[in-house]
Amino acid sequence: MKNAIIFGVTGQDGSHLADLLLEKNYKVIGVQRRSSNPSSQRINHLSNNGNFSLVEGDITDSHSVLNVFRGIDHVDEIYNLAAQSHVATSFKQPGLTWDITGKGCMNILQVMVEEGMFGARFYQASSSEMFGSSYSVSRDGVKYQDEDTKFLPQSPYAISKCAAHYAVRLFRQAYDLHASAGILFNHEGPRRGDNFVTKKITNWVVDFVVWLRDNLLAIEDLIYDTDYIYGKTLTQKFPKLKLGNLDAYRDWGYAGDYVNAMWLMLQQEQPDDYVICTGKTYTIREFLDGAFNYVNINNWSNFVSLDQSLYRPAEVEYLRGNCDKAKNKLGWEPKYNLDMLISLMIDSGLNDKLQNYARHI
Ligand code: NAP
Ligand code: G4F
Repeated sequence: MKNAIIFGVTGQDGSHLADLLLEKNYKVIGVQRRSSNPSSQRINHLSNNGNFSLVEGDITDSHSVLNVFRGIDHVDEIYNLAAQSHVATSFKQPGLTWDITGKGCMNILQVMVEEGMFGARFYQASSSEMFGSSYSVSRDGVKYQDEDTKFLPQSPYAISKCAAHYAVRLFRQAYDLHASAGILFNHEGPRRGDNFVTKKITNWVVDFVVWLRDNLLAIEDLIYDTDYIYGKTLTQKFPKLKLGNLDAYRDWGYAGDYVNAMWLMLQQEQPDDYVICTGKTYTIREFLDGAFNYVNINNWSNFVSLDQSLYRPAEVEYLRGNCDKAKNKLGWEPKYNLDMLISLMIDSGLNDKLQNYARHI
């Protein structure tokens, strides 16, 4: 039986990766940082699985990383998914973001070397944010990013990810570590954190549909001001969806697909870096079109208000990946397109709400 350690197991990807590895009959040790309240909601379903366990640890503290490794007999695979992963937050907390997202990766690599863990394989969660404002152009004029596109990071988060990415390359060359980096484009799903744009939109749509139903309202009944939507009685009041820049392009895939690519990278004889993406790109406006259309609302303009405080000091305007290398070498392909992703997120949100209703009847 193989052993794997997941740093960042309580996050969106960590929870999907734990599911995948347990299905593959791994023993999985998840590293969870101390918090005053439980952070286990995404992995609660694994609490009775005998092959899954949690240890406390924090990647900003190399002693803590050392303790995690020394507490385990044998490790085959180490996945570093831990990060301060919110780009807007990184402008407000650049030092913390650096310590976790940049230095944290270096801490793990350095402890691996000092402990002589050369038999273990390492995965680093690199990001398409590292490309920032950079892109390549194909012969037919299409802008894209792949493994050869240069990095021009646009946020403290992206700078930290670049540092970690270069650390992986260095440790691979200098110490012959089997260390790979997946340059993953945005990936989403029902387990996505609430303050990322896709989840913020789909959560709002779910809550709005439930509010209409509870108040027996139709779209024709509604009245609008700058911040709120009102029903016929005016006491029925719902806040508009506040968003920032709607014109950025993102290449959005499904997180459940992407963790399989992480695992495939560590099954290769040679470590390497791979772009993982769908190859399609859409603006936030187009995501809004898809999400509102899914619940039969064909114009979202009355429901959304722009909030200047949600614009970032610098933006990544255009992301569209090319994952030919992953397709050819790993045999990996995305299974979800944008429509499937939107329906998955909204249906899951509605199911959760209905189950909550049922519990209270
Ligand atoms: P996420 O949901 O924000 O999860 C981040 C995880 O890191 C959480 O488990 C968090 O723990 C943990 N963590 C934070 N600080 C830590 C520390 N000091 N020590 C130990 N653990 C710590 O992120 P995600 O969407 O799953 O993404 C996984 C990784 O892929 C991240 O590194 C992210 O930057 C990268 N990435 C994500 C995407 C994407 O679109 N999702 C794309 C490219 C790259 P708590 O639960 O306690 O907060
Ligand atoms: O959903 P987002 O916050 O994701 P972002 O910044 O692309 O970062 C995500 O993907 C990266 C991979 O490319 C990961 F490395 C990173 O960890 C994270 O998972 O924002 C997407 C876009 C941005 O252009 C942002 O300006 O949506 C725009 N946006 C507009 N209104 C908003 C909002 N983003 C958020 N979070 N909240 C808004 O209200």
